[in-house]
Amino acid sequence: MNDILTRTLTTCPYCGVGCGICASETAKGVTVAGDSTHPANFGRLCVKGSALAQTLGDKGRLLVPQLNGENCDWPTAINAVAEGLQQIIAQHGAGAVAMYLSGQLLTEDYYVANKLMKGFIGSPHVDTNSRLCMASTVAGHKRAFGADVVPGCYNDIEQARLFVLVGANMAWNHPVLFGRIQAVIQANDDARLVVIDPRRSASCEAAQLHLKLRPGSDVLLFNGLLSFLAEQGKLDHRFINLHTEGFASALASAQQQASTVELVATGCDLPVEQILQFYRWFTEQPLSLTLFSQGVNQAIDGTDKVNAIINCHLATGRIGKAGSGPFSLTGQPNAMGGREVGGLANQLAAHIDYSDKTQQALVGEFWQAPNLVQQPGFKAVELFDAIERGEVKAVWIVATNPVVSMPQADRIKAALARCPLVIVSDMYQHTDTLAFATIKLPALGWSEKDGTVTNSERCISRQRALLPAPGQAKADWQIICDVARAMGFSQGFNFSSAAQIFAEHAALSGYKNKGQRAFNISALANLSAAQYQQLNPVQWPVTEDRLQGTARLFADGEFFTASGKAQFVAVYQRTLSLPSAATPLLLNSGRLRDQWHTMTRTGRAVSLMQHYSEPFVTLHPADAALYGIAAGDFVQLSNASGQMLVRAEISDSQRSGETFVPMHWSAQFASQARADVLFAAHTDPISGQPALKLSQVALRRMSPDWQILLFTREPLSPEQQAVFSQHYLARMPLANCQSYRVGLMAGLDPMQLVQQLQFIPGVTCRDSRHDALTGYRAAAVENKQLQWVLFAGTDLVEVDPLWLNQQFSASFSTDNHLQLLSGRADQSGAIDNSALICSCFSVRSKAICRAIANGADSTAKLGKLLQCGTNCGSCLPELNQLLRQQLSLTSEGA
Ligand SMILES: Nc1nc2c(c(=O)[nH]1)N[C@H]1C(S)=C(S)[C@@H](COP(=O)(O)OP(=O)(O)OC[C@H]3O[C@@H](n4cnc5c(=O)[nH]c(N)nc54)[C@H](O)[C@@H]3O)O[C@H]1N2
Ligand SMILES: Nc1nc2c(c(=O)[nH]1)N[C@H]1C(S)=C(S)[C@@H](COP(=O)(O)OP(=O)(O)OC[C@H]3O[C@@H](n4cnc5c(=O)[nH]c(N)nc54)[C@H](O)[C@@H]3O)O[C@H]1N2
Ligand code: SF4
Ligand SMILES: [Mo]
Repeated sequence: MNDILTRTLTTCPYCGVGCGICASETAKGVTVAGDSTHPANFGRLCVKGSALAQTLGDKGRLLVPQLNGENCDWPTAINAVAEGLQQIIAQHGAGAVAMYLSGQLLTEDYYVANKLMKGFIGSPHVDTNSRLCMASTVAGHKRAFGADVVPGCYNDIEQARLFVLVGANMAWNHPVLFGRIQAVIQANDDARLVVIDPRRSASCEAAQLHLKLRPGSDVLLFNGLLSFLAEQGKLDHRFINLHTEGFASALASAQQQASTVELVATGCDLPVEQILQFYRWFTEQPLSLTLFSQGVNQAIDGTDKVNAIINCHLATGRIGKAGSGPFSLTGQPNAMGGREVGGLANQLAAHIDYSDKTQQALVGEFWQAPNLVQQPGFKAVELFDAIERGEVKAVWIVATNPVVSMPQADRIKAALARCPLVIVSDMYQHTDTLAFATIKLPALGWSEKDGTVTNSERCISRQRALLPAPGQAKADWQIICDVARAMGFSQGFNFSSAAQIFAEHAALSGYKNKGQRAFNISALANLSAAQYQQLNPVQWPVTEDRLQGTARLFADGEFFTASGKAQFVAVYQRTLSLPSAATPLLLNSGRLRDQWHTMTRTGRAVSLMQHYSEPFVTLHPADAALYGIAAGDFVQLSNASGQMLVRAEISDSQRSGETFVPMHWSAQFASQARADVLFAAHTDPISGQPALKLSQVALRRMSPDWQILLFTREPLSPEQQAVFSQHYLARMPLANCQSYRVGLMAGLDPMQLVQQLQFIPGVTCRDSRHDALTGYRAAAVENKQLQWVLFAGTDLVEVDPLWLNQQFSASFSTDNHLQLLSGRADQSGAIDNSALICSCFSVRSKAICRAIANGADSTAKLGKLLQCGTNCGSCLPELNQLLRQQLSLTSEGA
């Protein structure tokens, strides 16, 4: 055992479950484990949280500020930001500057950014990537409850018996909470899980019913449920009468479109029986939780989808009660904190928006703000449009990567390219967005920064620093306060710790708050530095009279609307457009189990890159047949906004005519795989959230002349990567080297490629058994160190990446070159390059299938034999899927 030097309780920086982590520092480095005392996870972590230690280290970090591509010191950088902003404000007004923030900032970072812009600089243009994520839920909550409040709490999971997942793949994206749901299902015969998703996601493995509905038809499905509840006489009239308004018109609109289950079945493209099953289960089971995420939010009618769901809960009185309620799953670790601070363009601060002048004035008073803004600013899509038009001339982007994650991603590039002042704060040296920065500011990241985050159940937890700042990196709040002071706003920004900022934020939440504002944590306003340091997880509201925090809200049937009553909203299913002849396939997008967003962090963890190593599109077998595509083929997807070049995955998890791409790959990891170039910027008119789940594409099979595997000691430079702009390139970091998979489409052969990459030959070794017609292998060794090795063939050459990775660590003798160019330790040995299913114990699908064939017929037996699934459990749905597939193969064969 390594001696533990320090042990720090902190919070996971990834998803909105907000798991507590116990990080230990030993002489050998940091190890992480779940915090058994944290109420979100009670000690469990998923595969991403478990692999956090692998993402640490200075390699690739932005360590020094940069101005116009040159390193500079902090005073120079801060002055350049302050003067740059001041000049633009002097010439064009405060409205010409903007900030684009992130749900991955800590509450304290968010608070000072919002205060600086909305109170001191006087620009309302502060928006965040939460616009791409939670905006529809925020708008839906405000319509229904009069405030942006998640009513329930995680403990409701253990008390619920029906779980309805709408547009949420919790098995991969909220895995620890999904584990809690699975445990309830296993322990209770009457517990059920229904998944509503056009795709058979990993979450469906645990479901009793999967409604594989037509994309975008959720409003109709829930309107149908409301009609059904009414028809069956299962409404809670007492609750409706006492605590709600607008029921009659909501029911009328539901009945108008969805009067019969048959109509719903046609519209949603589902069998009547399946719909009835869902409706009956919902009708019969009062202990029902409806959990929803991006399949709901990211739609042109995302807000209506949210209200269609909430309507059904209000109609049955299933809200504010143990084990029931509508439950929005937040995405990012602090999406909720950003909403509390008011970091969205249509909010001012602390759950105060622009609808109430008196409340607004309170903020000005509290901040003693010289330039309080008076009206909403640009929402994310509008903001980048304004940058493109030249109306916004300076943008400060903090902790988000819009060149990858915004719709019409190529237009975002063009807009940033013409923006006179682009300031980017990030942890890393190279991201697709940083490439456009005039000023680059090195930020602290998880493990270094200190502050608070709020998870999906309104629980505020501390993220605590455990490592020192790398290089000159600083906390985001610190950088923002430094800029504020350099702009002359020393009054409001003399903070010297995150604790002081938190205290002010807490005080504002309670400032003249007589119960109008749901968000109130005023009881935390007087925490001492030591108390802040030791703050235990606590759910808001936290007021003097409710010091312990209140787990579930609305138990008294009182809401934050003017009348105190919850509002039904009459919603109609929009007409769904059909794909055009030019772009005949629908395109969906989303997340993978082991990657986080644009991969800046998870892409560094070797084990996390093994689950899916390359960008891909999933096609239904019928579509694959129609286009003559086999699994692993290269496929070009295109439409008017852009194009992608990815591998084909073929699976009936898709509906035919529909395709799916992961959102993760950036130019740092692949040549043409940014999914967002294919999404137009259609937004929900109420929330401004873009429809990132539905686009249309044309598809074409691409056949490369050459397939190449390239391993290099150092990552390719941006110039070298540019050589592949018209070809396929995907990068996978290994421990000692980088590995690249390449498809050369036309006009380049491997020898020319080596030339164009300007690889310094050193002592080059060439395998004489291959020539440039059938194959080509080459490597370079310098100072007894392998520099690169390349394997080219007309088909994929089979090599052993792990063995090659080892060759980069040892001193290398050119005598070994023939073996090196064979690409493996032993010609006769089998190589298993199949998908890594269990990342914790490196167990691949081939080994699992072999074990199943040899009689392991349960996840428990597989775990005993191979260890897979016995640590974090994130792969259990896939193990079940393999079991089901392999066992049905054997039974068919029998
Ligand atoms: N592994 C991992 N986990 C993450 C993240 C990550 O990057 N990686 N990101 C975090 C963040 S920020 C977020 S916002 C959450 C998102 O969590 P989720 O919302 O679960 O994530 P997605 O995979 O984007 O989308 C969920 C599902 O919506 C479905 N869908 C598409 N269209 C429709 C539709 O019209 N109706 C319905 N009902 N469903 C539809 C998709 O097929 C997909 O399976 O995940 C968080 N957790
Ligand atoms: N097609 C499609 N597009 C989508 C989605 C989808 O489902 N489909 N989902 C959308 C959603 S829900 C979301 S949330 C977004 C996410 O998209 P982004 O926010 O763009 O993705 P990230 O990779 O999380 O970007 C975070 C950036 O901040 C940096 N960073 C990390 N920690 C810190 C820190 O502490 N300080 C600073 N200054 N920088 C830091 C990281 O290195 C990284 O560059 O993508 C959206 N885009
Ligand atoms: S479920 Fe996984 S990613 Fe989400 S907070 Fe927990 S450990 Fe982190
Ligand atoms: Mo998100």
